[in-house]
Amino acid sequence: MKLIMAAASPFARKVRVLLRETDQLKDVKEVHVATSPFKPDPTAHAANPTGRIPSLTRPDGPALYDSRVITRYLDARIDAGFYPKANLWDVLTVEATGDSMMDSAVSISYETRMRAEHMISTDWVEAQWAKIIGGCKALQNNWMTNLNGPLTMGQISVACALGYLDLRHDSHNWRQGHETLATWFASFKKRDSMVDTHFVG
Ligand SMILES: N[C@@H](CCC(=O)N[C@@H](CS)C(=O)NCC(=O)O)C(=O)O
Repeated sequence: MKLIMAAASPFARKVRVLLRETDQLKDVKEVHVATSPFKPDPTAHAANPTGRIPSLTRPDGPALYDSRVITRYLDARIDAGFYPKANLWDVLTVEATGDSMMDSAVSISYETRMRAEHMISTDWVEAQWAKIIGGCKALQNNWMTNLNGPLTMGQISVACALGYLDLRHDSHNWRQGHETLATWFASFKKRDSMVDTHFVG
């Protein structure tokens, strides 16, 4: 199988961390592409007609896309248990919180890095940042027991979201007021799977 991805993408990182945590990297070749909303990469577009990454080609059907579909597929493939039945709805909500923070963070990156300066909307950036802070607060107030529990895709998604905030939006200082979450992340990011997928650029 091939994972069409970019090293900076937090959505791709979710899949890459799962591959390492579940020892499935041997079955998947990571294919690096450079894609953007304005200039979709042809390989990314061939696998996903909406042009987004990550996508996963597989032997027995069309390519899968959207990180959540890919991680469910890889989890089910070896019965890894990263979407446990016992607290599935909690895990999915924690994962969705991380994904939603990524949506806003990537959207801020596109706004500030890809548009001409006179077109950048500070209102838009602030509105997206408010969503990210909403996510941090919800995680810290409601989900720390879950985050400190057995490893699931919920934690992986949150860690990849926070890692992306450090990569692209460090100056916003998400840690302020979210010290408990920050302490959790300081420990989680030391996992081999996180270190191996850490991107600086
Ligand atoms: N919901 C999707 C989001 C994927 C996504 O937005 N990926 C970004 C890169 S981080 C992308 O492909 N951007 C190119 C574009 O929007 O055309 C997922 O979970 O996979």
